[in-house]
Amino acid sequence: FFKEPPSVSSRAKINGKPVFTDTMDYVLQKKLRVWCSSPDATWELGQIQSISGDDVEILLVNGEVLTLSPERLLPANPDILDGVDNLIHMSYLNEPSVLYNLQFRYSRGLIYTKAGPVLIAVNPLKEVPLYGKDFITQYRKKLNDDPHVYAVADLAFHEMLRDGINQSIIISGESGAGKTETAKIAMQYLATLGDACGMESEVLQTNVILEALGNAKTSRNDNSSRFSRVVRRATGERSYHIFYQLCSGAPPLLKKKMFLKEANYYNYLKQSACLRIDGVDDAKRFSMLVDALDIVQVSKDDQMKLFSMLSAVLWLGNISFSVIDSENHVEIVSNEGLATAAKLLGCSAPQLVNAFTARKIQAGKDNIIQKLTLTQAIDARDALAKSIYAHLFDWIVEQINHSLGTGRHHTWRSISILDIYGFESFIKNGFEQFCINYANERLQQHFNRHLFKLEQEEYIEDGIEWADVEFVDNTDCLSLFEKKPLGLLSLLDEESTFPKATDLSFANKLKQHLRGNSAFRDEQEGAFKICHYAGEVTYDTTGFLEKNRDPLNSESIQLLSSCKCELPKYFASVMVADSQNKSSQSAVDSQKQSVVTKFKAQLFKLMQQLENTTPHFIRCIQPNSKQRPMLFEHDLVTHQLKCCGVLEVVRISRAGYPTRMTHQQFAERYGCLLLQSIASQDPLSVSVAVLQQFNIPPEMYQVGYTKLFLRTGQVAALENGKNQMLHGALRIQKNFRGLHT
Ligand code: AOV
Ligand code: MG
Repeated sequence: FFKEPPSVSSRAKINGKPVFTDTMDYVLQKKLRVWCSSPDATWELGQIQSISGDDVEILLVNGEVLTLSPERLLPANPDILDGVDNLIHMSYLNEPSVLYNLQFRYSRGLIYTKAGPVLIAVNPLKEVPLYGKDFITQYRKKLNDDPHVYAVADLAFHEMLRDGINQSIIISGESGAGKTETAKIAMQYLATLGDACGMESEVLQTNVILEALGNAKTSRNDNSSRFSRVVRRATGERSYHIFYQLCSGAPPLLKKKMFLKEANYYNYLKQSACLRIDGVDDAKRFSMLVDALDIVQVSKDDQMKLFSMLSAVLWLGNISFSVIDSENHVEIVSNEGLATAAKLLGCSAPQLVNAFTARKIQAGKDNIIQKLTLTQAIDARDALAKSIYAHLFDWIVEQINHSLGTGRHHTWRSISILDIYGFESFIKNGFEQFCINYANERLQQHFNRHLFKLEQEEYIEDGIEWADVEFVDNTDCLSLFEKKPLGLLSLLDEESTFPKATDLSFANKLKQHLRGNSAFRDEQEGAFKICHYAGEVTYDTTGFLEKNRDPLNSESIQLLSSCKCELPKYFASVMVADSQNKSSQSAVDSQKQSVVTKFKAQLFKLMQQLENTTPHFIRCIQPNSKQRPMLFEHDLVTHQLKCCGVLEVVRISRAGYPTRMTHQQFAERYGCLLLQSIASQDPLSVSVAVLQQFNIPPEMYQVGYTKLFLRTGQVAALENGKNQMLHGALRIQKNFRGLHT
């Protein structure tokens, strides 16, 4: 029953009119199960009762009888296929069938399903009994073949050993879909494999530390992987977990040393009117964080440095300014914030005042001191806080890597697990969503390249018969971002360098240059819309220029370098080294890099690293928008499946030949099994003779110019045959020896 019925209906459209093929004739003739589309774009399962003229009478599962025209129907799979663990096994591939299959499994706690080579993970939003030592053992010993993150990690591990190539596990999906949890599950499996070096618990504890510093509550996800939010965020969201953990969990002595107060004492924390997360005990999390730091062997001394910098960031936010003249120039209010921040950084209060109220500007050979306005002063203060936090994050990662000894073994092969912030579309979207969604767009391109483009190009290049499978290409959207000079990033950078520019003038500039671009849409004043692969998002340009400029002035860098404490000094030296590196590259680079330019460079570096690995893809799916377990919202799931092209992936894998070997490789591996010698010994002839000898049916392979392409399962059959023959040969040899000795 895994065979396709006559002519596949896989191209049938869901929202447009279905392409009427003879598959549907077959379904009608046999009065099989069908999906009936209702006016609200949902689907109901029914059984064909009778057909008269153009009307089909269908009995729905709920007992209702409908009369519909065949265009409103799609074939449903026989019930024996309900809940198949790989969508490629479905007889009829269409959206309602895929959705039904995922829901069927999900309602039984089977949250993982394969879509060809891709693992689909539907977020259970509650604990499920699928993890832990017993399960790990089952997958290690290959006793369990249900789709699972463990199986993906196991495959990556074995391919790494077999091919000597670095691997990557690339996890994608919308915000809150379960990427970070999935990444931890994969790490858990790999850490167990690596347990021989006694690193399991250390490696897993790094998650506790990285999440404390890198995750925060958003409206979508209480533990969201974040980008930047130290100084500002939307109402109802929190800053990074670690601030709240520190404020509520630090023991009295530490509190005193770090001059810590309650979280609601700090402007940076209290502004978004959200200090707690339901069901989360920040104080307890703090002690877990300290345990993790201990286990990973971050020294107590370094822990103190970490906490004092965090405290300094919080106190910087309490520094306030008062306007002193009609031009909006300011002076700092001499308060507790100023004094405490200075103490924690190891500098004097006047040094801080200097960095936030004036800047030196070079005019010809002279330096002019320019006073800062209120907005400039606030920006300078916030930029310093953000910069300290960003460098602190890098520093702690360095400490962890140092203590785990990574980097010592350059020649070792690796498995990278990629978990980033997922695609976001809120009611109000700003610079943060702009960067996050751009990164997701790049990742989607990588997914498309590997699963659609490269796959199909290889078939075509090797001259094998292949019907092209179409997929949604996001090249247009990516070029909208990256095009030079008239792309979103370039225009943002250009506008950021004009002193007189405003967020509004930036929005107008976009409209002026990008109108007419297929992925760009005009919006009301100050806003624009991008058609992303995962849906349309409207961005509000408020704050774009300031956030992109990253206005850390040279006074602030000087301030850090003159601090008595070790970390600020170290951060300043990193900043100076960075800018020197750049200036030696080119004159243009030596100008201060904007946030999006840095972001793009990091993204390109990441993609380059990923390109040098064999990818394994996991797609996380958010089952509903309410973060409630067991609730399956059809529209939401369908949308996510469409965005990532799940149907197309299945179509390609079904039509495809996942195993490929050059004729040479194939002949070397299996040529020895030929029972009869053949006239020509060239690799192609040997390969074909082997296939014939093992009775591999012609529809199971294709012979290309340079390679042999085999369908799923064929190599296993050949390997089996090989083992049997070799085993037989070994026995004969043994017997032979036995006779003579
Ligand atoms: P994300 O990484 O995809 O969002 P998370 O991995 O943080 O999403 O998952 C969100 C929440 O879903 C978690 O806090 C868990 O409560 C729950 N969850 C996810 N996967 C599982 C699982 N396998 N078992 C049990 N609960 C799970 V973002 O980082 O916001 O894009 O930026
Ligand atoms: Mg995450």
